[in-house]
Amino acid sequence: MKPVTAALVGVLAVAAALAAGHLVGAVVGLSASPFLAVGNTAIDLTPSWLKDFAVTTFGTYDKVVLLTGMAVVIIAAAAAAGLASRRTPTPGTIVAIALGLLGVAAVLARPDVGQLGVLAPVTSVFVGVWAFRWLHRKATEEPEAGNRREFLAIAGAAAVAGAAGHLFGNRVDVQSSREAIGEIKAKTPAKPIPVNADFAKDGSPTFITSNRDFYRIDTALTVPRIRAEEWSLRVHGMVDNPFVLRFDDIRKRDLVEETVTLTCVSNEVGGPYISTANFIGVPIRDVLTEARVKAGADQLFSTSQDGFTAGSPLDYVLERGMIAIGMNGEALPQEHGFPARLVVPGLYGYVSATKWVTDLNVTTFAKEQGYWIPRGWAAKAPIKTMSRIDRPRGLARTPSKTVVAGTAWAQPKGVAKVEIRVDGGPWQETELGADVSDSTWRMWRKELDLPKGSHTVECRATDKSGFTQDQARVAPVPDGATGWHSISFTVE
Ligand SMILES: Nc1nc2c(c(=O)[nH]1)N[C@H]1C(S)=C(S)[C@@H](COP(=O)(O)O)O[C@H]1N2
Ligand SMILES: [Mo]
Repeated sequence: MKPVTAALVGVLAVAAALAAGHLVGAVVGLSASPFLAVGNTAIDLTPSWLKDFAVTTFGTYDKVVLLTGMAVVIIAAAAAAGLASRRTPTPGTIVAIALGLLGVAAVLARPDVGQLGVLAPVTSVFVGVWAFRWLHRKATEEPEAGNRREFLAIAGAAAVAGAAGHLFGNRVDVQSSREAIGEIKAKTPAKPIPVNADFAKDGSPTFITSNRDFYRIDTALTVPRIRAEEWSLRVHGMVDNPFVLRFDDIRKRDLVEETVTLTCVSNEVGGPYISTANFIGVPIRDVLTEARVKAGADQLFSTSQDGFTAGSPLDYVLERGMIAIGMNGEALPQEHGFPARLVVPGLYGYVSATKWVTDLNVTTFAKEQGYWIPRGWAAKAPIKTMSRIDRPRGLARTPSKTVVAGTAWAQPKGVAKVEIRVDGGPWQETELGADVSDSTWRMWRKELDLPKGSHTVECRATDKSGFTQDQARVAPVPDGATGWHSISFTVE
């Protein structure tokens, strides 16, 4: 057998195996697809330092990079197995079974896959072994180009099965469910945002982030697809009256709207993972009051449909948290948790903001740990007082009269002051945007008139408790980065 043919036998067999598993996965639950299950398990097992590197280096493209990397490794392994099997099909058969067992292990490790899920990787093992041996036999029997038909048949079948799996796996029509909900209005709307709340014309972010531009952090490779009619939320644990809520039960309640800035603990100094929206929902207090919380509970442990979990301090959540169904007047976008998520002003997202939430367990910190806690992040982490320069951009060229603008945040304390200094000189106070709420960011600006040449600006915020943000550069793990953001630019 020619080396090219041998490698092709391996690659085609693995392609057929993955496609068949993906198709069965689409029926029993797409997270059971061996390819996605291995990817998701890889994400869950990735050491924090590597995950942080991936996020900083690739930003939100980290998943594309992961899937591409996996595909490259799998193709290389398959080609190598094919080459090793030029005389007898045994090595390739062993590799096919080994890859299949990896898929089984990955699927069994998924928190969001039921027992039936194993059918998908098991199908992959059988199809992979069968396709490999069949192609191998044809290639051995007809060493010249006579096996082209079989090769094309397997390639075609794999492509059709993969595409069908993809389409069928995404068959849940979230869009029509979202559209049927229409506009979401609160009984108690948020106060209008004053015009002087941002300095967008000077380069600060707009005060409200559009749903499209809102930052996004998901552990899972695929966004859960849940129709509002099929969604339910189980409220249980240390309560006297456990119950299940449906979407309409929530929508019929007195909805409140609140302007909230969400922040990610993994934000580097100067990083982009912060945004603000008007969230609409029902206070968690209303729901938990009906559930009648028992004495001794100190954690609200929330679980999403895709197996993400977060643990929040119960007292704080009772005071501030909401089960949100609306974002900037619309139903939640699918990527931001449709049909329902938690929003707790003043807590980092990883300990509070569970999207696609389906389970609220009233429990203790001693008993349950949220997703990120065993991965090296702090179980309790107050948001750190921080600020960021948005204009000028690093390395920009500006005229001598230039405006420095940015944002600062210290939820739930609120921002009292932002200062900047140029080239290590004296600190100068900046002009602040309107004080919308202590649960939101605050914009700032300062006009400068600088000589030609290169300059460095630094900023630091002081919150309403009088605390000025730390200068020491600390990485995001385990409870949020610190350090003053600094930008260098050139005046021409
Ligand atoms: N189901 C689920 N919910 C989640 C996450 C997740 O990965 N999966 N990430 C959390 C983190 S770390 C943050 S910062 C916020 C981000 O919310 P956003 O994507 O709507 O901005 O969601 C939280 N809720
Ligand atoms: Mo986060």
